[in-house]
Amino acid sequence: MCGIIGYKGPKNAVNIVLEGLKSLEYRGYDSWGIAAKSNSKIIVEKKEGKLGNATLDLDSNFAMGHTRWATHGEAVAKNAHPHLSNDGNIAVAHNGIIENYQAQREFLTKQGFTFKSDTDTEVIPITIEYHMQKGYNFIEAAKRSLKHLEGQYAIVAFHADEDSLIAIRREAPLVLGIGDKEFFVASDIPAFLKYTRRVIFLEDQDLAIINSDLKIFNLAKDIPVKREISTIEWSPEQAQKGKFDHFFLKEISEQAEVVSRATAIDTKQIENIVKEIKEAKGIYFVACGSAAHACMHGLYLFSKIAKVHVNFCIASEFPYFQHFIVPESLVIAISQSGETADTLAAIRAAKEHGAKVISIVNVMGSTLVRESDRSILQGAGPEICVLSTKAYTSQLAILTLLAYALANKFEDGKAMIKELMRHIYYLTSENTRRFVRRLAEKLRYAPSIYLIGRGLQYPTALEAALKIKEVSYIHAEAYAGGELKHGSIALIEHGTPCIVFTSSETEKDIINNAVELKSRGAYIIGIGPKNNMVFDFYIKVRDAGEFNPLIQIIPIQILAYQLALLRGCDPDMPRNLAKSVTVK
Ligand code: F1P
Repeated sequence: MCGIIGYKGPKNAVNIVLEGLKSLEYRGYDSWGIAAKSNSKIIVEKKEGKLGNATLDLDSNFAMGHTRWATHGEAVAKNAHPHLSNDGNIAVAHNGIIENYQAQREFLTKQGFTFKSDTDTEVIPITIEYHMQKGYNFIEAAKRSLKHLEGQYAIVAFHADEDSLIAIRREAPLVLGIGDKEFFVASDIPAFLKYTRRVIFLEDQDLAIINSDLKIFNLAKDIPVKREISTIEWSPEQAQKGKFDHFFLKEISEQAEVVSRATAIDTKQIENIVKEIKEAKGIYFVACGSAAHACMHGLYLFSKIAKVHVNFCIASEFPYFQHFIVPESLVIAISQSGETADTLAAIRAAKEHGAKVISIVNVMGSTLVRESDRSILQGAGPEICVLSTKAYTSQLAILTLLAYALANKFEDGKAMIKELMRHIYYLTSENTRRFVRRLAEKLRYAPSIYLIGRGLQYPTALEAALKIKEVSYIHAEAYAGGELKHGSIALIEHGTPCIVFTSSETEKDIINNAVELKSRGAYIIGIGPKNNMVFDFYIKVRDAGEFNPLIQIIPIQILAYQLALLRGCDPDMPRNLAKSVTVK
């Protein structure tokens, strides 16, 4: 949550930072700001709302920027970052939470310092200023300050009179970009991908000091350290919209290739993971949001295809369930970003019991990858839209393949996914989009939409409801078909839209549920292989058996996109959300 970027080099730093912020806006977009250094002065511009144009027109080669998802203090300009010290000489942009900020603020107030914002962040530059007043230089003062600041955070800071830009990573993502005589530091790679693919993933408690060269100091070990430079495979185009109006649509359209890329997972790696799953005593999936829905599919798939029992727990609830974890347990964590705070907390809790952790992650070098015993990298490319689409289907493809590998049928699984490619292309095509738009026009004013499924279609219904509500703000709720009669059917009125996912396996029972809904006046939308007279609107998606989750969600992703457009909502940046939820 929150995106930060810093730049030091020969180019126009304000332009680079503004451009970088555009690629980081998915991390938070309720306010933004830039600080740049010019003639030993720090100039700041901050604004409420989504990123706009800066009026700052400085030829500076030293700047930082921030795009905010508010935690402490309302989303207004005074709370936007960067924040300055009282003397205006130290600027700080911060992602995360300073947990002891209240005590720190009280202490600093007693020392005569004043605060302009309601944020936890402002204590950072002022604490550094306090230490500088005691006679320490900027870097030493920053080191001392960090000892007093508790919590998880990533920070970029500079001083008006010093030539160093510093960056600190403490349990929040921060990556360095190494260019030609220039350095970038950002919450995520797309922020500088246009300029360099050479990166250093900072480790926890690393303090990077960027001058004409780069030095890294680990605060926990109190020693200088060397960190490896990695070259990342993403191309700059992958992080841009290209011919599409929105990342949401672009990423929906990339799903055929992304799913196909999942079949390229290294066989040896899969064999190792299969061995660990077979040896484990108790397997637990943990994740949040769409990744959690992928896990729920995993339960059905592992049971059905591999006859392996797996447990699932939403990551934020896992710490309350952790007590039965033993060293022989295996936790499989799934996360697009690899930075979701709740998912990280869950695996850390599991590791404290000595359990092994395997992760399925899209972002290379992310914290989850580094803290797992083994990881499968999804290779889905950067996912920029706040809503997960291609990363979700890629997770489904990998989980299905894992289940096939557990049943000694890995190659069969791969072949079946390849066979689906054409259908995925068709489902994401302009034709399907035009057809689904007709449905969106019917549903655009609906106060609520209900979605039902059974078996593998139940997690699909949950994910579909999430897609609709988070981007169109229409209330959407999913039920397992059999649960309707246990209460929720009371909500159905004349014209209530109900989306029914079918498959040959569940057809008989789910159609009965659809008929029960229709008898109470519901407007029934069927998605599945066979039309039925109970459907008022029907979208054909072929029957792919265990691979149904990969394709049945696509018409709903498109429906959610169309609903957002028709209702005037921003498809890429829905209100109140952020892509990478790095706070608990
Ligand atoms: C989990 C997640 C996403 C969702 C949104 C908020 O993220 O719930 O599924 O689309 O962006 O975060 P991750 O752990 O998969 O990165």
